[in-house]
Amino acid sequence: MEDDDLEGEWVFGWPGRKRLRNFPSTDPEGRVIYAQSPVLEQEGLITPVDAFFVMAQLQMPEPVHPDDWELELLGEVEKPLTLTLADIRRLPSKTVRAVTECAGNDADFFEYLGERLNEKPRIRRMRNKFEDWNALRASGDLTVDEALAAPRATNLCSGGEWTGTPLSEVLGLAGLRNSAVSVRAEGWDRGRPDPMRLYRALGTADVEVHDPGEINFDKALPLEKALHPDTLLAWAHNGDHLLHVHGAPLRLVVPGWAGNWWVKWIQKIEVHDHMAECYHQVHYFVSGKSADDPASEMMTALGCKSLIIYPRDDDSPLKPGSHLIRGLAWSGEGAVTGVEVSVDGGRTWTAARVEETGDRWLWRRWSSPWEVSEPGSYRILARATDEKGRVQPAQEWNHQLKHFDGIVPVDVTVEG
Ligand SMILES: Nc1nc2c(c(=O)[nH]1)N[C@H]1C(S)=C(S)[C@@H](COP(=O)(O)O)O[C@H]1N2
Ligand SMILES: [Mo]
Repeated sequence: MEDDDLEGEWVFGWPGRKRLRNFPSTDPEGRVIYAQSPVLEQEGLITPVDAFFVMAQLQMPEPVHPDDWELELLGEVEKPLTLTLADIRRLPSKTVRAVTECAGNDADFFEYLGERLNEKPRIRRMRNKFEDWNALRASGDLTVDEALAAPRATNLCSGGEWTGTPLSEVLGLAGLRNSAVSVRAEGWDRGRPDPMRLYRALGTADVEVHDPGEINFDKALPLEKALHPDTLLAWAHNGDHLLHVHGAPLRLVVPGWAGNWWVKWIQKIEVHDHMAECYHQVHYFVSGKSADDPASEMMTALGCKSLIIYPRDDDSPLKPGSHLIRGLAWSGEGAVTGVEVSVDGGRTWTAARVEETGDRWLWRRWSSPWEVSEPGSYRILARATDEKGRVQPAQEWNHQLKHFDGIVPVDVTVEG
């Protein structure tokens, strides 16, 4: 074990073990612009803030002190408002525990399962140092070919506890007009979308890219999701103040829907009488079989997904005997109701034990004891089901490789 893997003291640490930390990439000034989460090392359900993933589409904006911050609320409302954080905190509050997953998490697994990628993508572990596109990009200029060849990200998924006020409370204060159709939240981060991101999602630079010019990051929630009692404007994360990288002083929490709906650094909420045409909604996080598929639609809820935490391919060779196959499972439509495990490549399946939960938006831990005496190769699979009757995989392949929830085999050998 490398020295820097040791926590090194007994009181707040545990010699020989490392506390959970994310894998950050920084800009030339040393500011965190992106970080992956050590999902394979996660023990409980809530990812510590220091281990949470970080994603920003345009740039990491300058922080604004909460005392200097105001929220503008306008559009199809009876009474446009300007609110301070104190005004918002006086409203009824709520705490919701939920998984946040970036839409692009695990995209390369689509390619692997579709046999367009020979090497199986790896989910990063704390003990492995390996690079992805963001780390490479932070370290210097990349050519288009280098960027396209770099692996796409995994580990963009974390579980959190969010405290804030339901968005519906703030909308209620302003009074929604009957004409209201969508609620657009706008961050103060601004930039011109990097075409490289789209090239990477599509696996080619040979496409026409819609260039919106300089924009603020924004998303327009359909009214029904905006008014859902668990959709929050949050100022606290895991029992502490929200950090700047996670959108302080106020961000959206949109349980079940992909990370990009969880708008950070909110400065404006605008109620529209139509579905506002936000760039990332209309051009970026969209389904469809090709860039010009007329059936493309905005993507919303995550799939139904299980992740095998133990064993992984690189735990091979395993010793014969008892093993506990274990992992996490989550669904964007609500609670996971079951997980099945196969140790013979999908010929037979056994129901795993799934931990009880009171949190329908959070992942659930599951496990399945495995007695193995025969040396050889084993292919382990897991598949989750949810309360809406969905069975993993619930998401269709799409040309941008978003919302991956396929069944990824783990291949291990048992030694003689
Ligand atoms: N204002 C703003 N909000 C944003 C983004 C952004 O670029 N700007 N990125 C989104 C994306 S793509 C994801 S996956 C989540 C990540 O949230 P986190 O960094 O707190 O983990 O934030 C979302 N909210
Ligand atoms: Mo994302």
